[in-house]
Amino acid sequence: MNAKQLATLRHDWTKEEIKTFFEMPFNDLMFLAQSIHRQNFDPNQVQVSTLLSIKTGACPEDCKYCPQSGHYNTGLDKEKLLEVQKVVAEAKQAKEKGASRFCMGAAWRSPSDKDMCYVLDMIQQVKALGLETCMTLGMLSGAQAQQLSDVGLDYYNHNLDTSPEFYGDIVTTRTYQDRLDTLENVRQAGMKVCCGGIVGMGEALKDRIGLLQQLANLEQHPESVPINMLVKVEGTPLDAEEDLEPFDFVRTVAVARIVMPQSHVRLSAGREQMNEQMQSLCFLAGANSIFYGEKLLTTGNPEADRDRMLFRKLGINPEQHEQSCVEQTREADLLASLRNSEQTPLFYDAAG
Ligand code: SAM
Ligand code: DTB
Ligand code: SF4
Repeated sequence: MNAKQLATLRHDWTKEEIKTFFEMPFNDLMFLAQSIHRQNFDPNQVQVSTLLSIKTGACPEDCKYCPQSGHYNTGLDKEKLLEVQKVVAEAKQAKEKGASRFCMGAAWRSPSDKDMCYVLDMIQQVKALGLETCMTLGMLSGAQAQQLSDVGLDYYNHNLDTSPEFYGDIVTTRTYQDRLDTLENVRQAGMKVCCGGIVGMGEALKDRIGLLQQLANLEQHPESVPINMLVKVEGTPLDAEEDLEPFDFVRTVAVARIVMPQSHVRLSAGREQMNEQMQSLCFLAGANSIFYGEKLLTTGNPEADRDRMLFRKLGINPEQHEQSCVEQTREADLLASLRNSEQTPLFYDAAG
């Protein structure tokens, strides 16, 4: 198949078709992915998000890759919920440094009612800064998704992580169907979906194929597809996992670009372990989004200065967040109402 034939969005990919892409000669795959990328995006623009952990560690889930799971001893300092004011200050800084989206993550199975009050307030204040907002808070009911959407949350991140077949080897405390249900609730509520997975967890090629098939065959492709390279953290069950062949990572990015041609594909966790050449191969393969800032949630990310230098060397520009008139008016209204409101408590010190 050539790039022209692949121009239309499809939601009926077979495993065999996806396997064919993975097995193409590397140069052919890169050429195809880059051609499709150019049909849909400015090839020299990369979307930039900053990530902040608003509640760290002691998570009841047992995701084997995760340093924040309470099931493993990773020596992580647990943190209570951050004060809203502190989060807003971090968001301001992120905007000043050039991020267009601010992503907030909490180590919860799902948010409680009390948690919801706190995050709803936070979303409104971060949005008022003119940033796009994203949250990842675990599983959501339909009603919770609607509440988040109603206050203007732009994106919700919830990953499928791997194929349905391999999933049980990685997580036992929530099912694949639970994840699909949350994604459906997010869509129904009208938010944009950020959904991807992790490679390098000891999965086989068929699992990477299975993950991409699940993502690409969702009724609507996720607007944002994070491809994470496993960050091996001591104390997690996957800490001694063998390194993934780097070209297999690049191929995964390229195939994600081909099967979800209009989605932003994010070169997500694991960039600190990649050299500049590896990252630039990922951009060539169609990655057009990154996390920017020294920290992901609990692990390291390249220094912002290094990323700025890399962008300069490659002639890449950070994508600007274009606000519609409706959004601009909404932002002005939000700012005014925040100023006028009898200051809702900015502090929330409940331990998550
Ligand atoms: N607790 C929420 C949840 O799981 O939905 C949100 C936070 S969780 C840390 C978000 C995602 O980060 C996970 O779904 C996983 O894909 C990714 N992640 C976590 N630990 C990782 C690691 N060590 N390496 C790569 N990706 C990781
Ligand atoms: C995603 O897919 N990757 C980000 C974000 N969504 C929330 C998280 C990566 C976490 C890496 C491990 C850590 O820093 O704790
Ligand atoms: Fe908890 Fe999310 Fe980590 Fe799983 S990935 S242990 S749900 S923080």
